[in-house]
Amino acid sequence: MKFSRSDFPTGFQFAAATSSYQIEGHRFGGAGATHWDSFAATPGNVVRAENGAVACDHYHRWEEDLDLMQALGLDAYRFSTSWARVLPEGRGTPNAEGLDFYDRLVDGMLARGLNPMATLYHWELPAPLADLGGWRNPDIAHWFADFATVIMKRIGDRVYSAAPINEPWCVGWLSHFMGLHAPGLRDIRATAHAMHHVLTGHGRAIQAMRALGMKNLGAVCNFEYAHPADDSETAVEAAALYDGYYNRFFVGGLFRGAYPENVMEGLAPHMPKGWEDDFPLIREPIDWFGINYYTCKRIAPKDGAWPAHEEIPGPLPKTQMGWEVYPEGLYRILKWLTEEYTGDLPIWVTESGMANPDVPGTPDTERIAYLDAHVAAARRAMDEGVPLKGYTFWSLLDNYEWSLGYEKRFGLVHVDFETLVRTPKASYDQLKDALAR
Ligand code: IFM
Repeated sequence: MKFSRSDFPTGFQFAAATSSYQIEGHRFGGAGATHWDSFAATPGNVVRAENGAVACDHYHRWEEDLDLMQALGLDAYRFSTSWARVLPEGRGTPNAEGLDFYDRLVDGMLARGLNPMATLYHWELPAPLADLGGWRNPDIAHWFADFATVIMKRIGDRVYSAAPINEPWCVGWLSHFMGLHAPGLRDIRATAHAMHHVLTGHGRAIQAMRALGMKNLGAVCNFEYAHPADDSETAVEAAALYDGYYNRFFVGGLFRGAYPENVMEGLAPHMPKGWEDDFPLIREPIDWFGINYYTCKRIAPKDGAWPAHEEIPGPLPKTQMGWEVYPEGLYRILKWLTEEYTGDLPIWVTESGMANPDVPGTPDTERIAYLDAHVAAARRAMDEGVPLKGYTFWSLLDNYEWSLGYEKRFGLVHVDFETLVRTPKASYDQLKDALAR
């Protein structure tokens, strides 16, 4: 790697991220069924119908995984708590084994000098709540706040930071409009409701955690830099709409108490009753904001129903996901976000990384270059005043990449999904050197 820890101010933190369903092994430890289990079991939804039943078996191998992060020289670990592991029915009686697991995990991080950064929800909704409409049901904000209380009563005294929901766009749009994630809906009314309730859920969970006396509470959204496919007015409008529902919708709610006009042209008729009254809840103050960034998109107009546009392939080198490598986009989003929305609020890069068809024994030079270029883009934004406090790599381990199954490898550490043996990649070794410099 070209960068060194010494390029960053004292106190700047480097972290790795994972999520519960993607690594834990959901069949272990008394966890309840989730909508990802049923989505994956439905033909055509997930490559080879793979699911998170075993994943990386982090449930049993968590000490080895924490050791890997300690040896790497990280300062923090961003993990998520599985709602269905803690509350198998989504509500009601907690699963003692689940609570014990997160208790041990947090203590294990502290023992290794890793700051625990908790995300309450990274997508595996308990199936009984999905049966009740999941994120379409306005009551979910209360169910979610109750879950926040149960889990944080157990670990909230020791976590360094907490955020309610990972990537609201994925919970709302990707899962209810595009149908690519559980629950696999393609319905504009479901989308409008889910996009809004994910934010009311955020607000109620923040209130619940504050009521427990917790500090350092934030939010984490994902962003993609939206390029118009060409200079035409229609392409510029199409990219602005993509930018609206992907990048501006959630920060609009969180920081301005309003949704972008171009997005509401499509969603307004489908919004839940009384949505305009929820902004005081959605704007519940937070202490930091997290950005997940991977790529840019090229957007072209297309005949058809709203939003009447499509993604077209771009010219830049691509990752195993087919995503263009565009570090400039991270710089631009950091600058834009702080200038227009977050001001002096501490910012974290809470995810960035790439999938690569890694083979053990062959250096993952593409990932090394990707991480270097994106860290440099973040550093440049800091030089220009962005109050960035930490940088998180996605991901520690190769893991379950949702509807793409196990073949997209994002890890700094290779996982053999037959034997579950972990093998650090060249990117891990180089990052370790960079963090020690
Ligand atoms: O694996 C996902 C993660 O769950 C959320 N952010 C993006 C990653 C890569 O697609």
